[in-house]
Amino acid sequence: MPKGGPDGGDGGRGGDIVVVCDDSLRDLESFRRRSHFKARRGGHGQGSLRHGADGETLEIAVPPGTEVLVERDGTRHDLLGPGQRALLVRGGPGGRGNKRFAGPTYQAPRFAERGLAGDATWVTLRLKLLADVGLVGLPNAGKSSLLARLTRAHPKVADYPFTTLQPVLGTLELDDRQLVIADIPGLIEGASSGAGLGHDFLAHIERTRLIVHVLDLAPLDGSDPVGNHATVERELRLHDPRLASLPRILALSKADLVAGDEAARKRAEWEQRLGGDLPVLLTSSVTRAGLDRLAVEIARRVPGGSPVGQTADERPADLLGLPEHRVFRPAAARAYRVQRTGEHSFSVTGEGIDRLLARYDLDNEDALAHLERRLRGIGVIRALEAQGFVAGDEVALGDVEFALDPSS
Ligand SMILES: Nc1nc2c(ncn2[C@@H]2O[C@H](COP(=O)(O)OP(=O)(O)OP(=O)(O)O)[C@@H](O)[C@H]2O)c(=O)[nH]1
Ligand SMILES: [Mg+2]
Repeated sequence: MPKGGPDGGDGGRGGDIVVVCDDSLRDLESFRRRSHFKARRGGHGQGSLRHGADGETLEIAVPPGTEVLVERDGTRHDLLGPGQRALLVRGGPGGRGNKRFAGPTYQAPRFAERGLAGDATWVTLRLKLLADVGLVGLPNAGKSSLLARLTRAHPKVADYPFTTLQPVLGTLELDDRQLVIADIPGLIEGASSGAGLGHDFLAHIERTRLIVHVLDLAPLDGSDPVGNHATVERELRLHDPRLASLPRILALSKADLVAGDEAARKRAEWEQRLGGDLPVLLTSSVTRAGLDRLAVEIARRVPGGSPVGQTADERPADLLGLPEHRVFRPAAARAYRVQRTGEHSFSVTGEGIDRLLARYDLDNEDALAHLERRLRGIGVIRALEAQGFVAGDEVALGDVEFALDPSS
């Protein structure tokens, strides 16, 4: 300001980017649609010492169980509990206004700092998923068909038992949250003591909070649904008493194969048999009948929160080993490196130097003088002299040639 002295305010910081653990999410699908994120820049400083506003922090939501690898600095974060956050990159610092450079010897600085670009990095997200809901039933009951209808998963479906050999997970999309449904191989009598395939996979439903028992109303082998139901329930109980106490839904599957009034009558029978407070639904993966109801009942019966976000002893072993939100940070790279490049020439390189150069307008005399003082301050001149630098030698800072005078 004429006669008033320097009055330029500082620029604001650019926004940081963080990942935040969000309990309503269960998959990383949203990153298929969008995988490039940029935080907002900080506001410009203005006259009358007005500072620019800081850029807002950009939050990226990820589901519980997400492992975050930050390429830039090699850090790893495990986001397990809702609300947990990890910083990916910082916004660039704002430049300081000219007021900051005024001092007794230097009363009217005619330059200001530039703000710096923020950090950029690639991030790898890896999800260790746990199921909220388990589908259980005899082989061929129609479990995989249900999973394929309720979610976007594509499990193999076929008209013979033991089609499913490995558990398959799918995500049920609800209005306000996502839930993971696990389809496991069919259970048979003796599964709890190792018969068939199901036993190996019962562990996958130990952590679920709801079991959907899928029961074929008219099995092709002519077996009795009442006996089939009892077989599966017994195996669950024998495997782990906790499974027996989990809330349940009974899905009477393949309802399209049974005449309407007969199906309704069977449903009423099952409701009565099971005591009334357990929901019994007729479902068909062919006509989609009853599937919306099933989704609603699932949503109603799975409490909020996530399977991983519970108390420590409810977390699965492979996640328990990981301390919450641990950060691995390799040693910071040295700020700069001085090298002799010829008899009378030297180079100074490094991230620290690049950042310093980016700050100033090198055509501005005042800014240049200030930069030289900064270089002296961080020991660059001393390091040059240690390598034999004398007045008149050339120095390349980053890509810029300088004539530095060590004596001044
Ligand atoms: N008509 C009719 N057929 C169905 C329905 N659901 C499944 N099926 C058929 O029943 C057979 C078994 O279905 P899956 O979904 O593979 O059964 P599963 O319980 O996953 O069987 P495993 O993986 O072997 O335990 C397939 O031939 C399906 O096409 C249904 O709602 N209606
Ligand atoms: Mg199957």
